[in-house]
Amino acid sequence: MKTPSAFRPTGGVDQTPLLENRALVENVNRRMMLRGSLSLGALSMLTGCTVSDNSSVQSALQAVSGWNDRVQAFLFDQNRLAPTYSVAEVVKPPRFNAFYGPEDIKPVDGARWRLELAGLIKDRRSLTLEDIYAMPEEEVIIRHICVEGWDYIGQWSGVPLRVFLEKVEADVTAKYVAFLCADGYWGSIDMPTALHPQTLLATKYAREIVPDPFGYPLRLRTATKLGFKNPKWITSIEVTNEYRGGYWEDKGFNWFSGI
Ligand SMILES: Nc1nc2c(c(=O)[nH]1)N[C@H]1C(S)=C(S)[C@@H](COP(=O)(O)O)O[C@H]1N2
Ligand SMILES: [Mo]
Repeated sequence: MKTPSAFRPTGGVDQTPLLENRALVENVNRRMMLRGSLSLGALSMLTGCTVSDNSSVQSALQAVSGWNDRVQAFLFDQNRLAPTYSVAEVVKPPRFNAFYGPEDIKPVDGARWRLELAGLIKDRRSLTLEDIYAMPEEEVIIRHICVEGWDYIGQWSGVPLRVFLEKVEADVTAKYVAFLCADGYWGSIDMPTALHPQTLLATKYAREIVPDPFGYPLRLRTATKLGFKNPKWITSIEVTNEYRGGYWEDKGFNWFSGI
């Protein structure tokens, strides 16, 4: 019998506890439209707990069954840092994913690229790549977890989103930061996550300019959210109190999807 992808081991982590809780996993997948793709990494990310053994899997799955975005946002701790890793653990190149295959990537021309700003931002002049490169840069080495059941450790640098929002005089008391992308993808995050110290507008991977497949020239990297909450090839940033959802969120994936 073919093993469904949800129950195949990933990232060297023993996924047996998920196998032993197949019915609960299927219930959560149904509720969250994860379509048979819940990994232990994603489950840990979705609950904010380290989920590894049988009993922690059970309590995490039960918690997931009864939550909502508002409660999760309330529980979010802006000062809690996600785990970081060493340079030696960084995977090169990173692992590609998008709602289409790598053959359909349409590279963005950095010279002609502009970042448009919208909504509750005082200085809404569009920005060039030079403007972005002139901003202060930080680096994080963090784990990227995709709901499909794979993960990798990546080294990202760029301007912290908090620093960026302060520079353009955004209203940081607004509810959401929303993103549009060159490939038609879109997404949005809650303001506390936007202001989290490990949330970057990344321009580099492993100290080199981010290659085309991974979002050149600008992509979001949040340490506290699942992979799909990290838009690549960003062309517009909006600060708003209106719920904007996202490409996967509008198909039923949980909007918060983080810790
Ligand atoms: N613009 C855009 N951003 C995107 C996506 C996409 O299809 N288009 N896919 C998301 C998903 S599901 C994942 S897992 C990550 C993959 O990022 P990576 O290719 O750097 O690993 O990008 C996210 N951001
Ligand atoms: Mo993903």
